[in-house]
Amino acid sequence: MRLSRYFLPVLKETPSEAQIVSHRLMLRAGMIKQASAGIYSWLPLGYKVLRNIERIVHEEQVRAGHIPLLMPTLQSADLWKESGRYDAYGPEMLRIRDRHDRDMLYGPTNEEMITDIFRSHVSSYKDLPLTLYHIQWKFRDEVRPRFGVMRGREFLMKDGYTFDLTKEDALHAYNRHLVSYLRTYERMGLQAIPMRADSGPIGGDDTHEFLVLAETGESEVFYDSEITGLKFGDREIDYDNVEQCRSVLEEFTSRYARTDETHDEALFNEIPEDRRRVARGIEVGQIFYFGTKYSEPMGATVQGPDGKPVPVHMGSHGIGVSRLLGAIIEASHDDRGIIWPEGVTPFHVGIVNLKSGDPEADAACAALHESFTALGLDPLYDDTSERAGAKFATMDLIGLPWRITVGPRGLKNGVVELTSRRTGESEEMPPEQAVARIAEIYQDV
Ligand code: 5CA
Repeated sequence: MRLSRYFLPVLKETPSEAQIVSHRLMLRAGMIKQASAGIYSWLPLGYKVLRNIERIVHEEQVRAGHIPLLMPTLQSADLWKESGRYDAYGPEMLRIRDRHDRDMLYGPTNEEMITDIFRSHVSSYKDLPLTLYHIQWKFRDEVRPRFGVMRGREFLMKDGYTFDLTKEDALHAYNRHLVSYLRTYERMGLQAIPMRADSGPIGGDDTHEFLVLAETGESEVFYDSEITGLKFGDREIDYDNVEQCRSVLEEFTSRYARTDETHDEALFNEIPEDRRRVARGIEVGQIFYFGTKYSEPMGATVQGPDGKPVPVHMGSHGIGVSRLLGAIIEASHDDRGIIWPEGVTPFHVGIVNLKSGDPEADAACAALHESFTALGLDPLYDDTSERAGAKFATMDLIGLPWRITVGPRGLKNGVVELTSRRTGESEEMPPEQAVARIAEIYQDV
């Protein structure tokens, strides 16, 4: 992509309505535009990152054996009356009436609808276990939408639903989700810590939230500092292996880590004092096991091995896809702008032409652009006539992890400059070598 042909409406001024750094940077980098309170348009740069995050979520879900589908955003109130949540959900639910006077709602979550799909099509225990998920927009009429995409009213969520014959099987599904989430967040360059939490309107007793530590986080958290040393890394995992999944869950949840809703001061004080941490975190996901809370009232039963109908054991598992953009920026930025982890960056590399209009510089940049494209990589080439300082400032603001700077002086010596956004370190090398280096970096991402 050439910047001269792209749509990147960066802001020079710091928007006054944004209170936290991720919101400020998303507005300044031209990633989002507020449409109304808590509702955003995703401008091209923001949309690219959102799609990258979605792709990682999809890949890790499918790797864990989960099956994607897509349910609508608008739902009939009837299903929610069956589960009893239509009245219980309160003013957070956006209620709509259609032209035939039917009560509808913009889905805040999909337990009811998926249970209806399940009961319509599955009748035997032989079809279990089953995990269906989708990535779809949700609406929650939050009292205080704030911090940009962090607490929106309309937001993108991955929500997955598990159906199992027994509690034991359902807990394996829970553990499997925990493992797949650890992988998912690490691929985005995040450490998200599973913490014991409260289940709220979803229900059930078993639930963990995944929290990214950040001063601007909305949740107060209490944990044993040893937990921040844990990393899932690139270990092999067999998602069908019950023991393996359980042992990962134990490894990641045996130390004290809780949100304020479930915090237990006495238990916390049992940790050696120098390891006790009180901090803030951003909730980027939550997993729930709630047994037969929906299957029982909604009649989602299967015929068990003995021929008798049994309500299925269910869980639901969510990832805050749009919130993750904010969380990643909170965790990875400096005073010049965003620093995207390679896994989610909107463009793999920026190319800065120091002297647009100079035939040699133009040709070298065009050749670099072509080489990257041929390798399946996505470069952003600043071919505008802005001065060098402004071009660097834009690249730093939008946070591409790698930049190649091309100028007539370097080209005379056969070199361009490769710069890391994270460390600021630069190295001169021939253009082909810079291409090879970038290709290598992205090989395993
Ligand atoms: N049905 C369950 C799991 S599928 C569910 O709705 N869980 S949830 O309420 O915990 O939401 C899942 C994730 O969506 C949260 O962990 C959070 O990361 C994200 N989320 C929730 N509310 C908002 C919001 N207002 N704005 C942005 N993201 C949100």
